[in-house]
Amino acid sequence: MPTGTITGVFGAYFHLRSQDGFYLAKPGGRLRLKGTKENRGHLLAIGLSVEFEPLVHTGAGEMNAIITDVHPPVNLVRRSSVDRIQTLGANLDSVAIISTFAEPGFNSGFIDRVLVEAEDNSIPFYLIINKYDLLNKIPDSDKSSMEEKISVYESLGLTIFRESFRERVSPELKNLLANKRTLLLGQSGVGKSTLLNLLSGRAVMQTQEIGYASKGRHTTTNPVLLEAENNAWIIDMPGVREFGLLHCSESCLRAGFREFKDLECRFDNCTHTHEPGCSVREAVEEGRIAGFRYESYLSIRESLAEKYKPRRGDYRNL
Ligand SMILES: Nc1nc2c(ncn2[C@@H]2O[C@H](COP(=O)(O)OP(=O)(O)OP(=O)(O)O)[C@@H](O)[C@H]2O)c(=O)[nH]1
Ligand SMILES: [Mg+2]
Ligand SMILES: [Zn+2]
Repeated sequence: MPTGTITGVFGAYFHLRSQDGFYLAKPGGRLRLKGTKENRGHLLAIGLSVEFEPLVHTGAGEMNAIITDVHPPVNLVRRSSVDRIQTLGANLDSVAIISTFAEPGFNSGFIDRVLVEAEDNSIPFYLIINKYDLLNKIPDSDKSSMEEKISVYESLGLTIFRESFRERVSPELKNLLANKRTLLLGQSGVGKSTLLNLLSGRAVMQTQEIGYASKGRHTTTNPVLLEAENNAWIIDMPGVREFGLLHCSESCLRAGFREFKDLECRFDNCTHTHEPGCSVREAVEEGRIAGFRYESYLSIRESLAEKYKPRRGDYRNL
């Protein structure tokens, strides 16, 4: 059976790219049985390697393949809510988290959540701050508080790129994207599709003024995996509003906060919330751990109390 990669998700249909070309495919019955009504569309996700059966006698633009099997992924980036778990990308070399100083504003809570998921899956990640050209539009006090947060991420070992995709992509970032499959993750309007267009040298993706996105609509509506300059394979997707981590365990959460790693609390299973002899809280009080990062930890931890309920068809059952 031929093998292909899922390069587009359009409701119940999937774009496949294989050695001999492109296909428009639907999952076969065996795969459908594994998914419930709620998650059927999400069993298959962008970046997965699949086996398929080409169909003959179909006209141009019609469905011309059936997906028969999914190869176990090397890694996945997922998000979850109480009743849904969604794979955003599979078989990734890196995750680029994109944020902005303005339009939309800097959101460290979002970044912290993505960091937990990427760290848990051992996927290399870095941070892009786009729209640097808007820096002179924001008040000095906001500017310095955001710069302070960014320097905290820098001290945690994250590589930071300061960019203005409206004008150019820095050669350093271009280099890093080359010969890799990268998932772009960021809220609506941060410039994900603008980056992909720049790297492709043409408008492969539609982009839109921020006012449009702030009305609750995303410019990009379907996730795609596209090849750009220098063998950079980019996954562009609709902006992510909520990055739920209900599928994460307590230990996954703790591992997502690198600055906690070398601290030893009195109790091995310390939750860093109320226990006596907690070195994490001590470090927060003494300013060795940034307050905003600890706040993020608490807020994610609280959200985990509402557990995701696994369903038939989740990847763990594949
Ligand atoms: N000022 C400024 N605007 C930018 C920059 N990069 C992108 N934009 C603008 O920001 C708007 C949103 O960009 P998109 O690339 O559509 O954003 P997106 O992240 O793909 O948004 P969704 O598809 O909704 O998730 C567009 O009007 C872009 O022209 C930049 O560096 N500076
Ligand atoms: Mg977009
Ligand atoms: Zn502790």
